[in-house]
Amino acid sequence: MAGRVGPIARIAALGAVAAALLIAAPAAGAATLLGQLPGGNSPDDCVENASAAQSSVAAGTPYAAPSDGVVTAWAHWGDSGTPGSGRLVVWRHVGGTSYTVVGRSDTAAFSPGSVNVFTTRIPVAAGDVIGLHADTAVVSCFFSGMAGDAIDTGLGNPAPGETLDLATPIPDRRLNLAANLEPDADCDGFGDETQDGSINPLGCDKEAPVTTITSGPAPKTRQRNATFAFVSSEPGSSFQCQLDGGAFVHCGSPFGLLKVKKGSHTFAVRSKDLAGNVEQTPATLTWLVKKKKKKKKHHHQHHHHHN
Ligand SMILES: [Ca+2]
Ligand SMILES: [Ca+2]
Ligand SMILES: [Ca+2]
Repeated sequence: MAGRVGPIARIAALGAVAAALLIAAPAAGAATLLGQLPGGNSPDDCVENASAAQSSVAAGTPYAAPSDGVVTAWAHWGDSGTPGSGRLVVWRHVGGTSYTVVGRSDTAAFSPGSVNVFTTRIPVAAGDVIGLHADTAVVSCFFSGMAGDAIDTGLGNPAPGETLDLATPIPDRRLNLAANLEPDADCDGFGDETQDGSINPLGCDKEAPVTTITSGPAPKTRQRNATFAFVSSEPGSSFQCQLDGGAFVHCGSPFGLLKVKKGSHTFAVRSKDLAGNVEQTPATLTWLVKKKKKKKKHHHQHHHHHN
């Protein structure tokens, strides 16, 4: 790995004091750099509890993820005075000035006059954009960019899944923020370069399997025992079976039920693929177990048999 520059080092290289961080550079790969640190620019402060998303950049490295992946590290230039504390927030723009939190880092205290680098693990989708939350009254949030740059800001500290209106725009500025986006070929939420100890060779599977019931009892029957056979659309899937809305239990095909009570019953079966995706709508079969015939009939059959 000699001569290669790791993703954290690449972030640090944007700041003014990169040299010290180069020493601890991990293995490099195809990580994408997001955002930008101010370098020689003097950053402006955010107010306490401000949240901000970079809504556009006129040129240069994007703040929005160009592809799906995992944000594995982030960096912030700590102002020389009181640098404060804050966190990385990854936003998904939902329209207008509304943004939903995809994920966020732990709160971090910034050291003055240096590039502050932190590790994190936030799975993101293409188009998600990095931003900041200022925990304290003084955090050097943004610096002068170019015409066409814009930041959307608001007050609040929303949790993942919550939406905040970042209704106050700040033009011609860039957030004092950079991040590493690593690929996640097996979609397990761990960045493939520095976090994933085992990259699934099957790749990314987000599709749930589909179960088909291939045989079962007749729609109306006097048989109180029932046997079901079923298949999954994906080889290697496991199954769970359910009778009449009870608990799902691990099962296999064929699956037998003994002494089912008379009346209408519903059998349901769902499958789970090797990547852990569970079918949301199970396959079902409804049938009616009719009352047994009287003993008289038995006698008759028995008698008949002997003739
Ligand atoms: Ca992975
Ligand atoms: Ca993996
Ligand atoms: Ca699948």
